[in-house]
Amino acid sequence: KWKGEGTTQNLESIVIGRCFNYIRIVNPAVGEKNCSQIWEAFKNAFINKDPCNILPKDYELFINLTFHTIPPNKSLFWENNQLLVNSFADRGRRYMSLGDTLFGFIGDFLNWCGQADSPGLDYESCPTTLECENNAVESFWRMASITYAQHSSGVIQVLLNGSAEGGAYPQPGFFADYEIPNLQKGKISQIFIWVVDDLEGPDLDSCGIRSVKTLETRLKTLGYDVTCTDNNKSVMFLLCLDNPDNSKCALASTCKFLFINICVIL
Ligand code: ENP
Repeated sequence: KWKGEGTTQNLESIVIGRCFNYIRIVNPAVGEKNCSQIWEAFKNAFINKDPCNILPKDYELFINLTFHTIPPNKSLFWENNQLLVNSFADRGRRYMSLGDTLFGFIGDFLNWCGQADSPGLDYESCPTTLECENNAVESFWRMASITYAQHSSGVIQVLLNGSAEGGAYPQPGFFADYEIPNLQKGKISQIFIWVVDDLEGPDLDSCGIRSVKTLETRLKTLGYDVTCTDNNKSVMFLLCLDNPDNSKCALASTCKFLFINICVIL
């Protein structure tokens, strides 16, 4: 009856399994957590309720049970480049995006919703945000985003996609609406914005223009020390791993053999 995909099969096993995987293997530094209690809190946020009337605060207990600190200088906010962020963050080893925290890790790539008149999960379909914004998944990410932003500190990274059609800094968007307003000014020393274009994609947005300019102005007005860089080199290396022959992937060092317009690659 809804337009969105139904609940991911085996949701309970995935949530409990992800929880143990995270606390035992991915990031044991978070310490002991009660994974079955975490599943109960997750489920009770939306089960047996109108799937269009789930609020971020319904996940309060889930967040309390999964919460752990976010290491300073490791927060990585993003829009429209989830797979790139996943590889770049390297499950918290390089950066800790929301999907690398226990609370984000549990929900990543999953779908879920309940039904008002039944204790079961709806495996057939779930409401999309266009159908109703107070759905189980949207409210989960709102609560997770708010928590993540409130506990981010030190140097903050923001990785945006300069080829995104709706702009590198989409409004509305989680970063614009739930993360920026919840950053704690006193705990943040600097914000780096990285705008990276898809290797094959158009260059629609860059530092100092269009939506990125809007973002830079907003953050500066809020009093942050902001530095924006186009096509950050480390991120480019990662993109180039899969497309080494792309013209954007010629290593700069090979250009010391540059004569007028010819770059000799040895
Ligand atoms: P999209 O639309 O590119 O990607 C959504 C996918 O990323 C879904 O598979 C979703 O899991 C997963 N995901 C991981 N973290 C988030 C998240 N944090 N979030 C919504 N989905 C997330 O992402 P968005 O909508 O632009 O969100 C990006 C935001 O995440 C940025 O603000 C970034 O700073 C933040 P699922 O369960 O929906 O399948 C917040 C909202 O971390």
